[in-house]
Amino acid sequence: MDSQTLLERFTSGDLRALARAITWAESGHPAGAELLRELRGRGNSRVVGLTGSPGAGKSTLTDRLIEEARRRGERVAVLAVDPSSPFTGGAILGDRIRMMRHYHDSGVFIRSLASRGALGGLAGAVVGALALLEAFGFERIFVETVGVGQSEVDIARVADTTVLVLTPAAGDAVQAFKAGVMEIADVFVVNKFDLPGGERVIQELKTTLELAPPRPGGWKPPVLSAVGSRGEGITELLDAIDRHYAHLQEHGLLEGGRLERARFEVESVIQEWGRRRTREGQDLITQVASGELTPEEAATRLLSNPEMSR
Ligand SMILES: Nc1nc2c(ncn2[C@@H]2O[C@H](COP(=O)(O)OP(=O)(O)OP(=O)(O)O)[C@@H](O)[C@H]2O)c(=O)[nH]1
Ligand SMILES: [Mg+2]
Repeated sequence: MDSQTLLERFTSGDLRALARAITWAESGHPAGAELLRELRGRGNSRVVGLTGSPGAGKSTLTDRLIEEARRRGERVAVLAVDPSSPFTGGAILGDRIRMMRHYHDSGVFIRSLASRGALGGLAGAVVGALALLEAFGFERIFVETVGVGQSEVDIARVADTTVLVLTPAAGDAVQAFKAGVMEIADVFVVNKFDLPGGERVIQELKTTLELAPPRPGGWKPPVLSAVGSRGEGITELLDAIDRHYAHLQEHGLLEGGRLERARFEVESVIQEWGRRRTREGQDLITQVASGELTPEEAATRLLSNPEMSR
């Protein structure tokens, strides 16, 4: 299929065309880039990032949030991002099964991304897919990503609202401080509240947040509880997410967020070019190792060599 045909099917609302478009964008297919050029900037979705340690319950909560958002009449897309594996790994398979019950609902689109093949790496693939989902007309997009250390996909930079999913497990809140996710989350939710210790984690979080520097527009991140497996706390969670979005609107902060996403996208492309060229420039790397060249000299040569692929 050529990109013109795909564009026509895409704009007529064909879900298979959307799936194909994301695959093209993900793999760095030239037609994908063409399509993105055409479609970027269309639509207007509320992008919600869910992050948290492995097994915290992100997929379970997302599944319930889909249900709630559908009840509110929104069309919903989900991107499950797996930075830990270059292949479609076990975790994503689990997500698929967890959210399977929505597959027959044409108002729900679920997609996993794990490819590193795209021009901007995985991060670039995510932002590209977001642009396509927005242009397709979804009112709500959930992006699930494991928050392990310095995640390749910096979810807070692409989402309007970032939700940090924690559990009552000892040390979970402490881990969050260390990883620096405390500062970037707009909404906190302690999932698995059926397990002991939840109340203590909530208190810890609240105390720490009181000492944190003020947020743009004076936003006070709420700390909620949920039992994802039973669907408890979901209405409150989606309400809190929407309150944050309303806050962004009221304080004129949405525009800045979109600029940040674009900046992140450009940075991702530059990083990916850097990675590729570094792999191709083995001679120069060897010279850096032996002290013949400084890293700056090698980098300058790598970046200015027109022979290399982008
Ligand atoms: N007790 C309890 N278990 C839960 C709750 N929510 C989810 N779980 C369970 O926790 C496990 C992990 O849930 P997931 O939703 O897959 O967690 P995740 O954060 O998406 O995991 P990864 O994507 O692998 O990082 C599953 O076995 C869920 O059934 C909860 O509220 N209480
Ligand atoms: Mg998951």
